[in-house]
Amino acid sequence: MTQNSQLGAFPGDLRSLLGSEDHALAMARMQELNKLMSYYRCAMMEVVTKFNVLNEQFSLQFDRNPIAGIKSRLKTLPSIVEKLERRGFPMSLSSIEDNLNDVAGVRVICSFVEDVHMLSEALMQQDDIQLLECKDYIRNPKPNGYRSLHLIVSVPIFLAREKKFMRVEIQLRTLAMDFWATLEHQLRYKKDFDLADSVQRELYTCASLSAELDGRMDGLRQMVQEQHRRDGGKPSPETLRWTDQSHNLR
Ligand code: 0O2
Repeated sequence: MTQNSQLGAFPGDLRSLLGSEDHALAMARMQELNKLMSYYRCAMMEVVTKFNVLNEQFSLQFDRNPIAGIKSRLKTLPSIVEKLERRGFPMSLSSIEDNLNDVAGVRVICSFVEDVHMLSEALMQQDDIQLLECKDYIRNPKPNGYRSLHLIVSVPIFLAREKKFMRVEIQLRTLAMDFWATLEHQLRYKKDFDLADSVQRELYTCASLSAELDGRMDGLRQMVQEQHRRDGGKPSPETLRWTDQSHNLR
């Protein structure tokens, strides 16, 4: 087998990205691609750790967890190539870094709407992280009803000999927003037809109901907080139990 014909072993997506008929060059670019994806993975881990630390701190302060769950994902190669093509960007590794903001994605599912804002503010106060873009689909929902707070940030990763800044897309949303978005995505995903108007209207109604639910749950949170303050703000037995345990460890 000639070296050039070995390139045929790469899937089409990869070949268009590696962009060379020369085997050695393509292999070198392949290594660069692996390196780039591992940098994105590291940046994603940095962001996840930052949120875990905030969750830990806020759970001590407020006696409850503001974060219900964290998901992270790296964009797949076919979807990177598809996006570069669709947006008319050059098909190269540098183009990925220059033009795509969502290769590394972190989704933070919060308990209450207030937690979304509290966590995003706390994150942005950290001095090693830079906000590049903010789309607030909670204050301004998409026409279909989609709500979430999207942040594009640049975060440093510390390598053996250098510090490198990588972009990460962060989506913060409540459990109710996530419930709607997940089911809407399932209904819409890979359908090669537009959803009927009646379906879209019903989805929008469901989004409004989920927004109302968030508002009412936030009201309940405030009422409970108020009651807690009136009772003198004593920590729950759960908190005391944990404090005792950590004391025993010393
Ligand atoms: P996946 O598989 O989740 O990654 P850009 O991010 O620059 O390409 P856009 O569309 O301006 O372009 O970004 P935006 O509005 O910030 O949305 C990007 C991501 O938000 C989407 O990623 C979805 O994850 C989520 N999202 C946005 N709108 C909707 C919506 O109407 N319904 C649902 N369920 N999710 C939405 P991807 O790349 O589409 O998919």
